[in-house]
Amino acid sequence: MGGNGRIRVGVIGIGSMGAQHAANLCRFAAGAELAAVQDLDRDRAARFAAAWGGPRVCATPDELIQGVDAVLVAAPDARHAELVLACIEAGRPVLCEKPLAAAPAEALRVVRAECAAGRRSVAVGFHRRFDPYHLAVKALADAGGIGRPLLWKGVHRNAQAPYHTSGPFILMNTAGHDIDSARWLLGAEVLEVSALGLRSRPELPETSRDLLVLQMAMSGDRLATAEITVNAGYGYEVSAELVGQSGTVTTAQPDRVCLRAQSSRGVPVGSDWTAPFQEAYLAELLDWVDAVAAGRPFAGASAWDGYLAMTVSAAAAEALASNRPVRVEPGPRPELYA
Ligand code: ISE
Repeated sequence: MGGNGRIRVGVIGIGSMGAQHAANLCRFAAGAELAAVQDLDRDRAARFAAAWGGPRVCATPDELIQGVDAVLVAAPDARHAELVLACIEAGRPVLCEKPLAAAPAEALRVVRAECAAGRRSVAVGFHRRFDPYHLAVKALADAGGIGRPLLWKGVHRNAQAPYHTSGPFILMNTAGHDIDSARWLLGAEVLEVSALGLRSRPELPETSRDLLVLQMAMSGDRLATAEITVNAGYGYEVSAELVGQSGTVTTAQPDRVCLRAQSSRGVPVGSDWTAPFQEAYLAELLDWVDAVAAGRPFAGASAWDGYLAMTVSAAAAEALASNRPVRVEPGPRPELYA
């Protein structure tokens, strides 16, 4: 805790997400301060620090972890698990951007380390759990507004490939949001997954599967289906719909303006996830800061949720490669996540 009673937070990885989280922390988190930043691109970290109140620029993650009260990990996916394990080892609460790890086995190591430490200290950045529109869907369904929920339907469209067009990469990096959204909104677990994919454009590499469709058999005799693409072409959109016995409810991201021009009428959509989900990222960050200060578990996704998402992503990648459904068997839920 800083001398002013505020949580000293360090951010590892000052790319687009790390910078958005760090800026949100500086602008809105009264209970915390941005105490340190670290990035493999030291100049980028230094430029960000100079623009945002001069947090310490650390040379290594360990230097940052040792010098703060809590850590936000927004480094490249492949480094997430090792950095979270280092935070657990150092007794530092950590909010890790999704995915929790690069593979289920790595995520399970994080779960086991947190269980061995005996306290919940890991938060995973499935921010839709803090999105007002997804929360409204969940509140209405939980209140019985559509009868018994039977089916989750998700749409996840990136405007153009943010990173790669390979099916396995998209499933491990991107689809975790949809898998977690289905689990969270239905209150169910994924038992089996099927996956189909296609290359949306001839100019993409032959092996591209940049448009994917997942079908998931869920516990409690429920179903889930997701359309996930990284080349929607027109903009960025995410939606979730719950279909119940007596009705349906769908997220309706805000139509901020209606444009009438050239004999047409429509609403603009974002070009990526930063603007549509700013409210969710901020609510997620503020809950995490409050949870760290109060010593309570984070209200969002845990390391177990992060591990489960990885197991489904890996099963979906196997299903995509084999063209057959794959069972999901993550093992028993540890008591720490009851
Ligand atoms: C990105 O990493 C995110 O987390 C965004 O929420 C998601 O929509 C996008 O597809 C991912 O690449």
